[in-house]
Amino acid sequence: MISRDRWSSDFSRWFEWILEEAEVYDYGRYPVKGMGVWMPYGFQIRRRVTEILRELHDRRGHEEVLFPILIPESLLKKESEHIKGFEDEVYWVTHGGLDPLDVKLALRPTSETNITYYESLWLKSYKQLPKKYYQIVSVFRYETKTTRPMVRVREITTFKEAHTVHSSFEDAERQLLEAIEIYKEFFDSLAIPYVISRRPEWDKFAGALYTIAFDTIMPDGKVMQIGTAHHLGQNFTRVFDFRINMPDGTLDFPWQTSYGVSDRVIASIISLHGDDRGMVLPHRIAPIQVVIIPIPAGGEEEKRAVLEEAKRIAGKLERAGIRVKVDDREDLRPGAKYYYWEARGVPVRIDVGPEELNSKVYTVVRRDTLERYKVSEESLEREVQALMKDIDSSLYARAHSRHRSLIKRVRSEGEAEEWAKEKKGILELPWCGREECARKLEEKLDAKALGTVWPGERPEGSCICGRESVAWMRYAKTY
Ligand code: P5A
Ligand code: ZN
Repeated sequence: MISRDRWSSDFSRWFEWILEEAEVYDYGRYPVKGMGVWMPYGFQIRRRVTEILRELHDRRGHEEVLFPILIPESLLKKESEHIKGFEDEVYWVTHGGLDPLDVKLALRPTSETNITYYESLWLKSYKQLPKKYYQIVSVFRYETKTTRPMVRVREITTFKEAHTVHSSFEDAERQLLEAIEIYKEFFDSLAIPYVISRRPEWDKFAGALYTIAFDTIMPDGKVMQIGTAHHLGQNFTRVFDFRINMPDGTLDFPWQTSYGVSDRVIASIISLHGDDRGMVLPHRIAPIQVVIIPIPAGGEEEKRAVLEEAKRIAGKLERAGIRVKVDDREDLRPGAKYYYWEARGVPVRIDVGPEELNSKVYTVVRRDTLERYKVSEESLEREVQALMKDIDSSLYARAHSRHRSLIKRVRSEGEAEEWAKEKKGILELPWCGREECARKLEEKLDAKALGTVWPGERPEGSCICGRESVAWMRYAKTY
C-alpha cells in the first residue's frame, strides 16, 4: 500500500497512490514490466473516454475497423524510416508452440503497415477518397525509458489510431486540420489544456513528412505528449506500391495521414484535475455522478427510513438520467464514506439524515471545492445538473489558468537560463530554424526542444546565434 501523498508537492507518488486507492489501474504487480490492469472503476472511466473518441470520429466520417495484432516482419520492414524508428521497440513472436516460425511476427507497435497493405487492396480510385479508418486497440512497444503507469507502458491498451487516404498532398494536409479539430474538441471536453507544436525534423514520427503534437503540462511541471497527427506523404503508399486512378486519368500513389492518442489522456484527466484528496472527474466520464450517503441516527426504524429516503431521492435523479449510487454499506461511518468517494472523484455528494427526511431539504456537497448547499426536493435535479456543469467549468478554468501560468515566452538566453533553474512548464524562444541552435539550447537548458508554435508565428527578435528568427521554439522537461 502506497501512502497518501500530496498532489502538489509529490506528484509522481500521488499518481501511483491514487491509481491504487481509487481502484483505477493495478500497475506494478503484474509480472510483466510496463503492463497494468484496468480495474472495474478505472475501466468505466476508460470506457466513457473511448465513447467520446468514437463519437468524435464517427461524426466526422471515420469508419471503425479492427486489424490483426500480429504483423509479419516483411510488412513491418517495408518502409525503411518507419522500421528504423521502431526496430528497437518491437516485441517479436518467433514460435508457434514448439515450432520456430519461418516468418517472425511483430506485436503491432502501430498499424501503418498492415493498414496500408489492406488499403492497397480495397481502394482503386480517387472516387473512393478521402477514406478515414480508425481502431481502438492494444499496441506493444518495448520502451526503454522509465516505464510509468498509463504514461509510458509497454502495452498501450487504449491506442486510438486513425489512418486516412487522400488523392492529393493538400487534401491530406486538410485532414490534419480536421484531426487537430477533433483533438481540440476531445481535450476541451475533458478540460485538458494543451499546446500544439510542430515537432522538429529530428523528432517527427518514424516514416512521416512532419508531425503535429499536443502536449500538456503535468502537476510537477513536466510536459507530456498526449496526441500526435502525422502527414505521411506518399512514404507508405510508395513502398506498398499502392496506386489509385487519379482525377487526371493517371495512376499515382495516394497520400496519407495518421493520428493517435492513448492511455495518457486518462492519466492527464486524473492528474490535472486531482487534489490532495484524490481525483475530481468531469461529469461526462464519471462512473458515478452523485453519491448519496445516508446519515444514520437513532434506532433501527429511523435508520431504515433514512435509507428509504436516500433510495427514493436516488430514483428521482436516475430518472433524470443521472448516474447515482447510494452508499448503504453498514460497516462504514459517513466520514469514511466521504473519504472513499472523494478519492474516486464523484462530482456531487448528497447527505440524507433524519433532518432531511422531515424537511425535504438536502445537503449537497461539490467535490472540487467541498462547498455545501442546502437544496430542496423540487429543485434537486436541476441543481445537481447545474452543479455538475459548474464543476466542469471550474476544472477547466483551474487547469487552464495553471497551464497558462507555466508558459513563459522570453527573448534572451539569459532569461532562458533563469527559467532553466526551475524548468517548470514550457519555455518559448525565438529560433532561426537551424537544428544546431536548438540542440545547443537543449544541452544548455537540459531540456527538450518540443517544436515550434503551431500555427506558425514569426517572433520579433533574434535567435541565440544572432540570426533572424523564423519561429518560436518550445523547450521543456518531458516525460
Ligand atoms: C499515430 C497513430 C503513432 O503511433 N500511428 C498511429 C501514429 N503516433 S505516436 O506518436 O507514436 O503515438 C501516438 C500517441 O500515443 C501515445 N504514446 C504512448 N502512451 C502510453 N505509453 C506509451 N509507451 C506511448 N507511446 C506513445 C502518445 O501520446 C502519442 O502521441
Ligand atoms: Zn540560430
